[in-house]
Amino acid sequence: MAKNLTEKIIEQHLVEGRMSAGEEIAMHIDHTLLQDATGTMAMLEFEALGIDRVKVELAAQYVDHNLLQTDFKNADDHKYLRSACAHYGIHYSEPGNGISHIVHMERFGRPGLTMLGADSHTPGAAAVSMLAIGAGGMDVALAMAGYPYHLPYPKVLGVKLTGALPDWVSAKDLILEMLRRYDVKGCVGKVIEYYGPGVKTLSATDRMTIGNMGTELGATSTIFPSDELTRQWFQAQGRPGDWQVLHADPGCSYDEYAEIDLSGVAPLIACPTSPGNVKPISEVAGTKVDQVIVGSSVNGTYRDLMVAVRIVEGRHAAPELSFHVNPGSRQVLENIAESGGVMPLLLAGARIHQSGCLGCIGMGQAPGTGQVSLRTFPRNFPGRSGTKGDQVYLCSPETAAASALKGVITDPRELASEMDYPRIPPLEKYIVDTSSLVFPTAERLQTEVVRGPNIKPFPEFEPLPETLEARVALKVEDNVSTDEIMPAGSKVLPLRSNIEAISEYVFYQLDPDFHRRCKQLGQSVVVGGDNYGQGSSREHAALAPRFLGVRAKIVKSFARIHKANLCNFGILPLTFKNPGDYAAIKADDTVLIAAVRQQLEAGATELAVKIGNREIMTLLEVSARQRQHLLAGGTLNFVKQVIKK
Ligand code: MIC
Repeated sequence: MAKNLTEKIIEQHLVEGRMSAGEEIAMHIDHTLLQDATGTMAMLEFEALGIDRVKVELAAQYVDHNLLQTDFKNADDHKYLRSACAHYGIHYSEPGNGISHIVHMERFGRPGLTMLGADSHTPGAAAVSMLAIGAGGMDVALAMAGYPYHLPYPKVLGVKLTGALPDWVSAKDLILEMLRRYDVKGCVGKVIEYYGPGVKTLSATDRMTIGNMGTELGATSTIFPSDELTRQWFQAQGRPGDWQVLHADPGCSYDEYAEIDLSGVAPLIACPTSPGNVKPISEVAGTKVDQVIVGSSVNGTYRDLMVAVRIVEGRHAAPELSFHVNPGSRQVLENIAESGGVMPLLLAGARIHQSGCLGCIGMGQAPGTGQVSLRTFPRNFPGRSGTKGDQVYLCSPETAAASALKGVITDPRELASEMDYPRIPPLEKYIVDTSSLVFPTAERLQTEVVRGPNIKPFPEFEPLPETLEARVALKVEDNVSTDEIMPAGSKVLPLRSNIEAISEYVFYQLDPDFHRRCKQLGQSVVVGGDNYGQGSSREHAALAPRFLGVRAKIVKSFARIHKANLCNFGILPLTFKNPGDYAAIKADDTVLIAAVRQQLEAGATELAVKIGNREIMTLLEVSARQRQHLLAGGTLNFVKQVIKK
């Protein structure tokens, strides 16, 4: 039977389960990706498994998030990661070498492989036709230890592309067009597979932009065929032998279909405070802008920076506007420099930063009070920039550069009267720099692992109690992101390897008292709306609440990665059977789930929850494996029990 590309790759990697939408499958993982903000905890979890070296074809650890060194903590974590990588046989990418997704596509990615990354934007590897999936650190730690990855078998949304993008419109506008159509949860449970004649007009780095931000649609992953343009990418990166052709079988089918005529895509912008709040630029054009940032994982490639270079060349950013450039990798910056791109940026007033995630994760670059920030980033959830009440807009490098010049949100097509559109073809040969990568060797396996004082051991968690009696510690609305559950930013990120300390920031923006109340309550429950836990893969959004005694979350629906993380740390992920019951629960209510342990053991998929003297029904939609983990009080407890046996 003719198969689409997603089916082909999954079939080749299938270890357990049936390829039928929604059923849990287990998939062999070829590459794993860690970044430092999730990677320190994931590495501690890997160490807790007691394995002497990684068991995947290639494991990589990037230091790209926690780059500011305001005290010893981040620098200690970098040292820990460097030494642990050497000790366990993992590739280590030094601070300043670049953002995981971009460096991985430059140096390691290969068509047809699977990758599991402790970062939600891992699907950017669609650029080189990998089936790459974002997950919590615990799942990645298990993959590094050689365990397959479990996930619900996805539906495949086939998006047929025709035509070619017009001048002044680029890949970011295409993914914003997808967000305009599907919003932030329209692709939950799906892999987005692009096909059709328009694909061959999109370069490998364009495909990275589209795959990376497919995450904002809630998608499990994104995939593109591996074709002549992919071959050119591998050739230009000095890795021609790593390329292979890969495509869907002719006549294959998809679970769902969509079609986009690229020639009809216009410049779009995601307005505060959701990547799904997409509007045509005309609706906000003229808004005064205080800060413009070009770069990040989604738009930090050679093409994206170079198009900005050519637009601002010979001019200066508008007075009082703060213009930043965050290169995606050191290699990108070197190639920009080699192409003569650095001087025009400097002369335009750009603040050129080291390559890394930086302001995208609130690690610096926070806008001032009431200021408008225009960024080529993937997300703009409330407060993520580090500034409460922030006004962050997401756009293409073309729109960002045009707006930097004019000082107001500007449709880049307005520049057509002043200049030709600077089309930036991929280079035939990129400068390749591996000097900031540390490759594992047999000798390095002897390296001693160094732990700083802020690196605390993984907390001990109790198994699920016989009966769960708890209080509702907080009730929140729809689309609450992990940025709101467990904020990032320069103050909180250094605490990622110290769960007790980071737990004080859970729901900090919504309710600074949350952690204190949880401690008083002992056991608690959080109630939420639809798409609860959207956004990042950060397992700390489950781990830290669990540390505070949160034992269940009752919501209308969950985002994929967050739900998996809840199971990994023993928090019951319950959904209202009747969404109308959301209105009937209030903060502070007492919640009782009688004989919860027994019910889970018996395989119950519906749990009655008593709220005061009323009863509502909730659904527990988890696999048999997740049920075991929940009973054990978390995945680590369960796996340790199995290893002991
Ligand atoms: C993000 O963009 O939100 C992050 C920071 O990259 C996260 C990971 C994290 O919180 O460390 C992600 O996307 O998974």
